[in-house]
Amino acid sequence: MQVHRALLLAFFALVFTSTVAALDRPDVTFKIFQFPADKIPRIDGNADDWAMVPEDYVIGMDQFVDDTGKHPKPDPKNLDVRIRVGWVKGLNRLYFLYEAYDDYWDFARPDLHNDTFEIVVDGDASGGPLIDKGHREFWTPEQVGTVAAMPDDRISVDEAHWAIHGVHAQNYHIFTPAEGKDWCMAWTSATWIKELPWANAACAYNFKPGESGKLVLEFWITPFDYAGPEGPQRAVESVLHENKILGLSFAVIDYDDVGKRGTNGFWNLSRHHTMYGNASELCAFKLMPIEPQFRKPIEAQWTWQVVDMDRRLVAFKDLSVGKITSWKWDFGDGETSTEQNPIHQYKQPGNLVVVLEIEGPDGKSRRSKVWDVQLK
Ligand SMILES: [Ca+2]
Ligand SMILES: [Ca+2]
Ligand SMILES: [Ca+2]
Repeated sequence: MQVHRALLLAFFALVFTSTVAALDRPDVTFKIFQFPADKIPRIDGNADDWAMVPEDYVIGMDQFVDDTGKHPKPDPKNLDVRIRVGWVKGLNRLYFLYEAYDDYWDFARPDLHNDTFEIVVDGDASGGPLIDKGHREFWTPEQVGTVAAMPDDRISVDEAHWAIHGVHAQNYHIFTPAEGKDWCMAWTSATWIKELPWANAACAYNFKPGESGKLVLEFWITPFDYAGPEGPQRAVESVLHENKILGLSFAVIDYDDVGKRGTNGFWNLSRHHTMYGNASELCAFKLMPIEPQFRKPIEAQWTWQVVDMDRRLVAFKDLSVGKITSWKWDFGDGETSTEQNPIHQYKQPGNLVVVLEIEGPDGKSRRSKVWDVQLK
């Protein structure tokens, strides 16, 4: 009996592990740079505010494959891109800097035929299909099997569109550049996600359709765990926090002739062309902590939660950074503690000034909060 149970557990562990290891390129985790809160990029098409991002955050052409097979190797004379991704702790936004050289910028038409930077983001790495139909007519049965949103024929493409298209992971076709059109096609039933306060973009370039040149695109988006067609009132933003892994991938859709049918290349970070419709084929991106050169060596920070208001019981949590050897809490009622994460019971109601002082080899730091802790 015991043996059976152990085998069963091992079996489920195996199944579970293979199910959650859902992202593409398991050997690579790309990094998302954390901007300090006083250095948030300004969306103006000027890349100066990205100069602080270290070079090992840059994603270049060497990371892409042309999954249409037209270009076996990247050729910087045809297309050359550099991408940086950033975030700011406390904001559920992903910032992007896209710098690209193209030998033929194709952007005269008002439709989808436009040089495009396509991104797909899955803020909670839930994986799975995110588009309503698998363009089944173009696909092999194998691809349909992995990506089709509704293998069940009882659910129509129309129903699937309103229920799932872009709802739990989002696809943006960003026009590079967008002239006389919106900055992107948000390929979702929730098209409102491309507007402020959920997204913003700016582009700088100095070429005409058909010319070569360099383009700078700066933008941010808000990833959603749920973004429905009914509008933002029922939407759930993906909460971004340090060390979280997101599903994210890019593709560069390179058109090189306004009159030509089809593309000159489809450069993809994922090894799966169909990543545009399947969040399980995205790559892993990690929301990095702030780089040491941009933070103070020691800084006190904390939060608290009322565990039980009737007993005026409060749990304090240390969020300080740096090497810390001692903590001193002043609860504002004459009581103190040297624990890192104390729980304190207050005897009286009141609005309190609570102070945490920390010390370590690199110095000391204090953080008080005036009248945040309120008890009745
Ligand atoms: Ca800028
Ligand atoms: Ca998701
Ligand atoms: Ca082009």
